[in-house]
Amino acid sequence: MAALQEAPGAQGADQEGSAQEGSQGEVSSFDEDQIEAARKIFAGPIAFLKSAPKLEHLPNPAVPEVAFAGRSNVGKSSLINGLTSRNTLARTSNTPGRTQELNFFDVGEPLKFRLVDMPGYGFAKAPKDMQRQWRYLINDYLRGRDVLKRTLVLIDSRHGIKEVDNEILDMLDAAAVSYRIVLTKTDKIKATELAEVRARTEAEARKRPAAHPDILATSSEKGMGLAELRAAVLEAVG
Ligand SMILES: Nc1nc2c(ncn2[C@@H]2O[C@H](COP(=O)(O)OP(=O)(O)O)[C@@H](O)[C@H]2O)c(=O)[nH]1
Ligand SMILES: [Mg+2]
Repeated sequence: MAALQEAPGAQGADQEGSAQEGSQGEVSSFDEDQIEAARKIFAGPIAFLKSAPKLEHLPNPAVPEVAFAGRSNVGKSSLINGLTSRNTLARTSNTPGRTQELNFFDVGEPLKFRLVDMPGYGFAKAPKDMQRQWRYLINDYLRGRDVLKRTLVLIDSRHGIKEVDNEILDMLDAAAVSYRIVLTKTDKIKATELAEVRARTEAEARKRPAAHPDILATSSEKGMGLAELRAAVLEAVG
């Protein structure tokens, strides 16, 4: 745990984000105390723990975990960086399919919970046997991890839920793994489009047995929805 530090630059990134956060007029399902408690934890010590390319490399299941799943390029790594106000904690990339491992991040000192950056699915250009390998890794982890408290399934707000997303949602429903849908990159669409995709996605979530009935809309770029998502993570591990 000596490796845990407050990331340099956390302060600056926080200031950037704070102008947007909470200024979107969104109805929050969390009260001020929950938002503040979550803000504090995410502003504190967070450190990369390890990458697990295979299940046998998973860290000891010591604390609760929250996983970030979604298509390649949907914004998983950016969202982890946004939540933690650290620009370079999780590696982001313009090259989809780069992240092939489960990446674990320790939150809190003493350790409180872990964030897990999952390999992206639906990267059509990846070789077939590699795709199959990722699928096994993702499925086995999501279905078999006792300390996994919630999976956040990220959906690009420009596209909504696609066939390839339905596959993982079906799997989570079948295995009764608790998950919540999070729209990403909302800065890229108009407010009217967001309202439309939000309603459509929420209707879909309410039909799905293992899904949280409410969805969250976020932009890592603008900071929208991040305060809420921090509270949702804390609620899941609490
Ligand atoms: N405009 C915008 N771009 C984003 C946002 N989140 C991620 N991106 C971009 O989308 C690309 C993929 O992001 P990344 O976090 O690496 O996706 P991952 O493959 O799911 O981990 C990168 O070029 C990011 O800069 C966002 O909220 N807004
Ligand atoms: Mg990534």
